[in-house]
This record gives sequence, structure tokens and C-alpha cells, in this order.
Amino acid sequence: MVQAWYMDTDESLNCREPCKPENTVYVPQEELYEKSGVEYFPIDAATYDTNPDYTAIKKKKGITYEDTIEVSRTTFPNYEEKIKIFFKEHIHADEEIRFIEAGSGYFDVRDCDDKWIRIQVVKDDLIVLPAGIYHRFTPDTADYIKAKRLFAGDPVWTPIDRPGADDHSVRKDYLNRMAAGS
Ligand code: KMT
Ligand code: NI
Repeated sequence: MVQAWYMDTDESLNCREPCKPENTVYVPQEELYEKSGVEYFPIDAATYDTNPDYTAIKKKKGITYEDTIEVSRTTFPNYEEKIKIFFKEHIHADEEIRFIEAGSGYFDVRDCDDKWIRIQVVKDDLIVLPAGIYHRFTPDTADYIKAKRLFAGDPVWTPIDRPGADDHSVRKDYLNRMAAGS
């Protein structure tokens, strides 16, 4: 997590640019957690497999599955279509855990006041989006990110799009956890 900031949501902007307003308000890691429940861990991508922190996170999250996703114009089938899907606002029934091995991109998450926070992810970032948080992803203008996808149990990547997700129990549970400050 190089930086996180309240993004400029002007529709005329290119979402693959940083979308920083003139007076950008940055969001430090602790505040990001308080306002959205997003967790962040720095892990060296060169040595992750022998890093006890990485092992501990996997254990704590009950990770039983991992694979690698490489999003680029040359490696990803239907690139333009796929990145549009990533960028549709949605939730999942489970945590979205990504460990960035190379490249960069943006995860946008709604904070507790429904405002978009843009999180810039780069190599060595492990990010955990809680189940039920509204979010979306886009590559940046460099068009390249390689990430591990970690999952507890059999992987389910299904997005539940807004606004249909508002009544979903996973969404309600997330809001209850946020209200309780946990
Ligand atoms: C997702 O689910 O949005 C992705 O896996 C995006 C690519 S990984 C940074
Ligand atoms: Ni998602």
C-alpha cells in the first residue's frame, strides 16, 4: 500500500489514472482499517514462502487455496471486458485476499460513510478486503499486475453487484461489524 486517498469520483476522469482531487486527503493505514476494515501487511515478494509473517497470516485466515492471476493485455483473455467486470462495484461472501507479486493497480473501497477510498497496491502488498465491503479493482495505466489469490475453502470469486447486494446478509453482517468497531 503505497498510498490510499479519497478519490475524485468525477465521471469524466479516466479511472485508470490516480483520480486524486486537487487537495488530496490521504488515508493512513490505521484509519483505513477503522473506516473500512481493510487489512494490509507488507511481505517481501522475493522471500514470501519462507516468511513466518506470511505463514501466520495464512494460518489465521484459514487459507487452503492459492493461485496466481496475471492481469495484462498479453496474458489475460478478453482484457478490456474483464477489467470492466473487476471495476463494477460489488461485494463477496468471503474475504478478498490478494498478495501483489509484481506490477500495480487500484482497489477502491467504500468507507463507512460510503465514500470511495482508492488504495494503490504494488509489489510486496498483501491486502485483505473484508467480506461484504463494497469494492472494485482496476489496473493502472501500466496495464500490469500479478497477484496471488488466497482463499479459505473452495474458491468462490462470484461478485454480488450493487445495489442488489444491499439486502444480502453478508452486507448486513459487515455493517454490523463496522458499527461494533470490530
Ligand atoms: C479481483 O478479484 O478483482 C482481482 O483478482 C483483480 C486482480 S488481482 C489484484
Ligand atoms: Ni472483488
